[in-house]
Amino acid sequence: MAVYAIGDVQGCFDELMQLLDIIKFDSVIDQIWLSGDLVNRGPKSADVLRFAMDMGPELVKVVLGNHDLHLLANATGICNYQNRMDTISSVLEADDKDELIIWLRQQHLFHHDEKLSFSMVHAGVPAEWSISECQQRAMEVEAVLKLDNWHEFFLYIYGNAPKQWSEDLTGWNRLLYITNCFTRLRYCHSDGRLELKFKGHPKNRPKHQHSWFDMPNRKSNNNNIVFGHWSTLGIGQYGNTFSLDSGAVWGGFLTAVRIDKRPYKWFTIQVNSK
Ligand SMILES: [Mn+2]
Repeated sequence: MAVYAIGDVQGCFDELMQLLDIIKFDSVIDQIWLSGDLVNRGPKSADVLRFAMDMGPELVKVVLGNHDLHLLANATGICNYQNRMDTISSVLEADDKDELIIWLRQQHLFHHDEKLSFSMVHAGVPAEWSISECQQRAMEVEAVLKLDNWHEFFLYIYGNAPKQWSEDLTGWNRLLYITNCFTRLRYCHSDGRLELKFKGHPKNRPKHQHSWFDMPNRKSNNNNIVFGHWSTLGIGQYGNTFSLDSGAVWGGFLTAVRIDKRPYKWFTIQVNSK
């Protein structure tokens, strides 16, 4: 059995299939982890969702990214802002839209495999949370996405504040902080406040800001974590964290890393940039 973590697919279904060919993915015994942003920008978002849904939760582990939440927001009908580069209509206009959206709402924001000793998140985790705290915080948001009135979530979870974690945060503010960490985070200030604006490479980072994985005293520092979301960082291992977003939709690459066996082996495939 092999376990592969794959970076942001963003609707690049054909390349995902080619990558599975390259790694000789065996759908009987292997497992793949998709680090979020399964949809948008690329041409075949609906096919990516159908693939993950049809494979089932034992074979494909998924965490939600900001683009996946953007799709859910648009599916509610109460949020109707689409960027001109959005390609989520392939899902919104699909005959099986309802099925795909219901499936997407059941997915996690954080995944942890105790036996492998690996976790997965789309963006990042704040320094204050241990792995088990990440799991608990993620479940708070996951529970709301499963409610009958799940659409309400999308009325409240936009904005860059609160920036600082406190166990006293409650209500939508608490869910917004958690969602921002797991789906948008790249940098934190030295004092732990989230910085959600700068998206560039760490070598150009503003003073007193750190990559989330470089935060001093990060409680999850000794744990293996794979993440996506950060195409300007590029792929690579940083301490015990593994960056997987190689900018598939920007004419870059789609990347997989095998995480069940050392040395960790990386696989990339060039994406057809049209
Ligand atoms: Mn993202």
